[in-house]
Amino acid sequence: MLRFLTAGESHGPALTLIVEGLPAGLAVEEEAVNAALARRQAGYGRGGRMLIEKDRAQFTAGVRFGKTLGTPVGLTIPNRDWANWLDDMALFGPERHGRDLTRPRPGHADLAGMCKYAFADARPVLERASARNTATQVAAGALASALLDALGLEAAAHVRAVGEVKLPDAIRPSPAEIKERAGGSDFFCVCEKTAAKMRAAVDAAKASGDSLGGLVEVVGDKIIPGLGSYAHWDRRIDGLLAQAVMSIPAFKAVEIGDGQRAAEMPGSLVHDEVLPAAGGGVRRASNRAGGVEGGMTNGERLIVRGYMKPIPTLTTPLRTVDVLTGEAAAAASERSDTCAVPAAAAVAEAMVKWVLAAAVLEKFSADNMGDLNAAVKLYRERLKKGGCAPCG
Ligand code: EPS
Repeated sequence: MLRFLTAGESHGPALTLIVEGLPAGLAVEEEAVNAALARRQAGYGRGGRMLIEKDRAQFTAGVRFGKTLGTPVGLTIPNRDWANWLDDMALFGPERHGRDLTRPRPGHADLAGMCKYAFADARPVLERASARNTATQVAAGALASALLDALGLEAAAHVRAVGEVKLPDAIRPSPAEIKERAGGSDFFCVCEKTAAKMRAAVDAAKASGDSLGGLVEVVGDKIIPGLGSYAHWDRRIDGLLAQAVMSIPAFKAVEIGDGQRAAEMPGSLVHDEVLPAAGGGVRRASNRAGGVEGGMTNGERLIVRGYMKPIPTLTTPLRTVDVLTGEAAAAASERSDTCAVPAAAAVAEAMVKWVLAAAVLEKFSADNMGDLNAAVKLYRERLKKGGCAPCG
C-alpha cells in the first residue's frame, strides 16, 4: 500500500514528508522533485511569501545512489520565512502572541478550527490549514510521477479558468501538449491570449482588494485500464481521485469527464459507444466519461477537473466578529495571494499522479521495480491478446 504523511506549520521551521510503499529500485531525482516544487511556486497571482521561499527538498531517507530502497522515503522542505517568526512560532519557550488572529476570515478554516481545537485565536489553525502544506503534496506527487514515468503513464495539469476568464471548451490538450504549451506560462494555460485575460483579471482583483478562484484540469494518457475497482465503495478510482483533489485547500468541486454536464443530458448523449478498432480490439466513439467507467480506468484519456474557490483573505475585508470582544469587525487581512489557481494546478497534478501510482501498486502489488515492470507487461499483453484495446 502506498501512503504518505506530512507535517509542518506554514511559518514553522520546515515541512516534512514521509512516503511509504514505493517499490525498491525506482530511480528518483532530487532535481525532478525540486522542479515540481518550483513550478508550484511560479504561478501568477501569488503574494509576498513566494518572494521569500525557494522550496527545495532535502532527502533524508529511503534513497541510495538515486534509487529507492523500498524503505520509507523521507524529506524536508525548509521554510525560509521561519527566520521571521522565531517568536510567534517558537516550538518551545515563553509564549509570544504578537500575531494572534482574532477576527476570523469568512471562508477560511479560522473559526471552525478555533471551535474544534479550543483555541482562543486562529493562529494555530491557519498555520496548518495554510496551503503552504501543498508543497509536500507536490513532492509526494513528484515521487509518484517517477513511478508512472517508469511504466509509461502520462499526466499533466493546466488551468482552464480564472474567475470568469475561460479557455474555450473546444481546446482539449493532451498531457504532451500541456507540457509543451503550458510549461512556460505563468498561468499554466495552453493559450497565451486567454492567459493575458487571466492576468488582467487577477490584476483587477488585486487592485480592488479581492481574490479569484478558477478551474484546473488534469489530463492523463496511456493510463492502464482496470485501475480502481467496482468491487467496493472505497476502491472506486473516481472516488479516490475526487478525495485527493478535494484535499487541496479551497477546492469545492471535482468532476470527471463531462461531470456535471452529464447530469443534464439523456443517456444516449452521455455514454461512449464501443466500436471495433481498425487493427483489432475496440475503440470508443467519444470520451465523455473522462477515462473512468464503473469506478475503474478504461484506458481512455483521463480527465479530472477541480474547481477552486477564491482565497478567503481579502485586503478589502468581509464582515466578521472579533472573538476577543464579541463585537462586529472587519475580517483579518494578512499578507496573502490574490489567486493561487496556477499553483493549485501543480498540486492537482501531483494528487492525481499519486492516486494513479497507488492504484497501480494496489493492482500489481510489487515490492521492487523488476517485479512491477514484469507484472504490468504481462497484463498489457493479456489485454492485447484478448482484443480489449485500448490497453494502456
Ligand atoms: C497562505 C498564505 C500565504 C501564502 C501561503 C498560503 O502565506 P503567508 O501567510 O506566509 O503570506 O503564500 O502559501 C504558501 C506559503 C505556499 O507555499 O503556497 C494561506 O493562508 O493559506
